[in-house]
Amino acid sequence: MTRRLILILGDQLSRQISSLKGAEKAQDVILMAEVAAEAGYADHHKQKLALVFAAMRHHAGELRDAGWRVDYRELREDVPDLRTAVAEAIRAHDPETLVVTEPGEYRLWDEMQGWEEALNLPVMIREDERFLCAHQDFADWADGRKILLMEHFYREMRKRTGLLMDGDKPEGGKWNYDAENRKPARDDLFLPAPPEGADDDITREVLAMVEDRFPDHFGRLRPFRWQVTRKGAEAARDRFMTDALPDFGRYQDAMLTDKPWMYHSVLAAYLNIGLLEPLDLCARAEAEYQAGRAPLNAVEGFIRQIIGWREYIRGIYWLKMPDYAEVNELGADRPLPDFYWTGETEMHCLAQAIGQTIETAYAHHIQRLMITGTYAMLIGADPQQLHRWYLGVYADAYEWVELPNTIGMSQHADGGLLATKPYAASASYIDRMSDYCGDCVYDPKARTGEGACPWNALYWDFIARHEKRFGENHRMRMMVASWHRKSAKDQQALRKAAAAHVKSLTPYRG
Ligand code: FAD
Ligand code: DLZ
Ligand code: SF4
Repeated sequence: MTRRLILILGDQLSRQISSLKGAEKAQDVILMAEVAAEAGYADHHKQKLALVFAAMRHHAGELRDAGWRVDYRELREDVPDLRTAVAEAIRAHDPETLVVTEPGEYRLWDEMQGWEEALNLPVMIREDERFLCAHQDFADWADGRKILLMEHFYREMRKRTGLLMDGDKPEGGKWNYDAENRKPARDDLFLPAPPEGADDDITREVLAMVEDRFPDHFGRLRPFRWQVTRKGAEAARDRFMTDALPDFGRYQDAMLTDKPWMYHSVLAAYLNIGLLEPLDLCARAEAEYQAGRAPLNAVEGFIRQIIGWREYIRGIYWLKMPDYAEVNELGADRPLPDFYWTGETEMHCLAQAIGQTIETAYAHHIQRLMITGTYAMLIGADPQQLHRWYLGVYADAYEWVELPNTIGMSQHADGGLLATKPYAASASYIDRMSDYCGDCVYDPKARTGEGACPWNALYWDFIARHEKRFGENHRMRMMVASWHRKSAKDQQALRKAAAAHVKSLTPYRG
């Protein structure tokens, strides 16, 4: 007899998942299903598909080893989506109820609201307790606030978790040590790399399946550098703590040619599918500080990304969906250029960020925010098309975290809910924070004329296009004033150069 059918989704690969609370091995059946609808709702990078399927298969094996009855369904054409897989499993096991932890994405959550009726079975959707801030707690925090500043939310989370707290005061006296972070990097630095990727029978079988079934998806499948088990993800976590964490803060914004990982953790993909837990990661980082092996600026910066940014972004997503997916306050509607799919552009910064994305299904935060993100905003790219791009191309991409980062933080398409000022930058920022410009055909210092870096004209054109809006923003007013101080001739030359650049782009045609 089966009492409960417990559906575990591909990004819920944790033994602590709430759908398993109170479950009994003798009476309950776990269902896991590979389905075309989940593999196809975005142009998922081939490595992301392989990571999710291989991790799902390993997780199912671990659950079986622990004594659970697992009904694991490999990808089949006649089982196109999760609801069909559940309906089949209901016929096979005749359960009294279906239990599932809420999906991370609104799309699937919305669909599940109709399952009880469609499946003619009680459906229990439980809250996802892997996150540190419940939906209601975030809504309570946001209630009545005029602006939802991450920094305020983060302080609450520090107090609530007790991380880096000295009684009721922040460790070291300050909440935020960013002033000591964000230095440019030299190219002779020692840079650690994540461990070798998984290479076992299950992973090899999945790689062959992805190669065969998803040849047209974004990116290269090999070399496959990802871990697909909890043990593998823990090894990557431990490598980060010893090799990279001490320099995480200092070089957090730095970019170097052909150095995709810098001192970043490359752990988001594992956190987001449940192979690592956020609080455990933060506690381990704090222990490195307490043992004197990593400085406070690095550890505070890392913990802030996880209990601050990650939780805040998820809170905004669930507070504002579904309308948030449609916002376009800057009225941007240009198609993305085709080089977002090929990496083939003479702009070295973009060729690097996109080339790495194709190769590794990874780019670090500043490459996403200040290279692919800022460029798209400057040319006035359609934020929804850009959102679909970001949702596919990274191994860690899930809408609850990708959408607010894209629409809000990187495109300012929410009009400033998430970031009070757009992350606009000209070539001087990229030249300062990277070594990209040295290897580029363009001159980062030239604004117009032969060989001038296109970012400079695009930057001023962006300010000019939105001068009314930005003139009313106290953090952008200075830039609008600088634009107005330029001569009419300079203004005209900059706008002409921007228009010529945009006209030269080939739009992506799918
Ligand atoms: P690290 O730099 O080592 O940071 C540590 C951890 O902090 C990350 O693993 C991540 O869990 C968390 N974190 C850091 N910054 C953020 C942030 N802004 N929002 C949420 N969590 C954060 N992150 C995703 O996990 N999935 C996405 O789909 C995603 N899409 C993004 C799209 C855009 C346009 C931008 C600007 C950012 C996006 N981010 C996304 C946030 C961030 O860039 C990635 O979390 C980070 O680059 C992942 O690499 P890492 O694990 O090496 O992170
Ligand atoms: C990302 C993903 C992919 C590629 N495939 C599956 C799948 O076949 N079966 C499954 O249960 N989950 C998959 N996932 C993860 C889901 O897309 C994820 O659970 C939802 O997007 C909700 O966050
Ligand atoms: Fe990018 Fe311009 Fe620098 Fe070239 S010169 S790398 S296009 S910012």
